[in-house]
Amino acid sequence: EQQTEEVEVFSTPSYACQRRTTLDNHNAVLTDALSLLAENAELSGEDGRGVAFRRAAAALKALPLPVTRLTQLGGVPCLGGHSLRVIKDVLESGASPEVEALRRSERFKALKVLTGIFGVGVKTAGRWIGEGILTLRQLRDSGPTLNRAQRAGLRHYDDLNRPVGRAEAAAVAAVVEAAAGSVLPGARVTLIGGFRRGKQTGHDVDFLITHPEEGREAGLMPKLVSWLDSQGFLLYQKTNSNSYLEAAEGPARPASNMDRFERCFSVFKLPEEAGRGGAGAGGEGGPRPWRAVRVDLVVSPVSQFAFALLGWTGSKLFERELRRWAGHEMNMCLSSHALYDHRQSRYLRASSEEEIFAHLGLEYIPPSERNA
Ligand code: DGT
Ligand code: MG
Repeated sequence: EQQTEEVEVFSTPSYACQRRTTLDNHNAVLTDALSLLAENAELSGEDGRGVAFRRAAAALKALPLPVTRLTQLGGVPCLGGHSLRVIKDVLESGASPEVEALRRSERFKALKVLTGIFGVGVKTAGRWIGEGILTLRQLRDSGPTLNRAQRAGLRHYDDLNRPVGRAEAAAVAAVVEAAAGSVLPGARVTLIGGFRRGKQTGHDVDFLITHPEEGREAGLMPKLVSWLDSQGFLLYQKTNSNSYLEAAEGPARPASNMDRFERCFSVFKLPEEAGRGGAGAGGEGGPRPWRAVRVDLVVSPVSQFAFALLGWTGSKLFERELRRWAGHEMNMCLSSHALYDHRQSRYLRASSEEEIFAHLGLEYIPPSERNA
């Protein structure tokens, strides 16, 4: 009888966009370990390895129960030798020596601290570490030249590394709606990113803005930004203009997934209302009347809205997998602007996310189940 003890063997489809991944993760210990390895690979410029660990973690996030034995993983895709070794260690002894060593590693800690500065990427952080700069104090003291984003990032480091809560996201939304309504009546503001997927906290707040009449959204971003600035809501902003042209772009050089909308990376000065501040609000100087919050704004023409909405809701891995599915399984090219069908040599239109999933031959997955 001991031998016939039931142990469920899991199986799940191989692309994250074929799976329903809610926020309720039954294998957080395992996925945290794999995510840390992914993060380390990304911070070391090894993106391929990073994706492999992200895929492995995502496959486990989709399982309906905690894994207790390696033998349950027979039908789970994306688990390479390295990931399996880590899973085995965690299942057998509660932790992976490799992951624990990484957590303690000075280089990893330094990479995290330095890339935790808004405006500092992997390359800059790596260069600084090479110069012996491992902490914020050393950075402030040794004073390499910082650009405008990095100066803002360093100045607001604590705030920007404190998770943004839903109430704060709602407060930012109210400001963005007021701004949009004032500079372009009828503009529609949609909360995207992690908050649209139901997350309780985020590292920033992301918004997609459009207008139901095609073309009316043109030139909106500069107006929006100057309204926000004039009202004292901006600590920092950098705006990129729209560079996407379907005809010029063409399928031969498909729009890289993102970045071609009018887009604004900003740091908001968000007034703190009593009772809204999260843990740590106020800091050393006692309660402060405001906190800094990272806010991303994207403007899309209504004709591309569904693609933008799908492309900016995330998770990042879910997006990556959607594009991989489109390319490898459908001979299509998906971006945040459009879907091109190479077999029919034409763009496929869509005015809702549901239509895009249908074009892709995928079952519709709502935002709350895209937490791969
Ligand atoms: P968070 O903010 O850490 O709680 O999590 P998310 O899922 O909101 O991630 P975030 O804010 O980095 O990005 C929101 C989504 O937007 C993300 O799932 C992928 C998508 N996205 C669109 N364009 C870009 C881009 O240019 N860069 C990045 N990193 N993501 C983009
Ligand atoms: Mg976000």
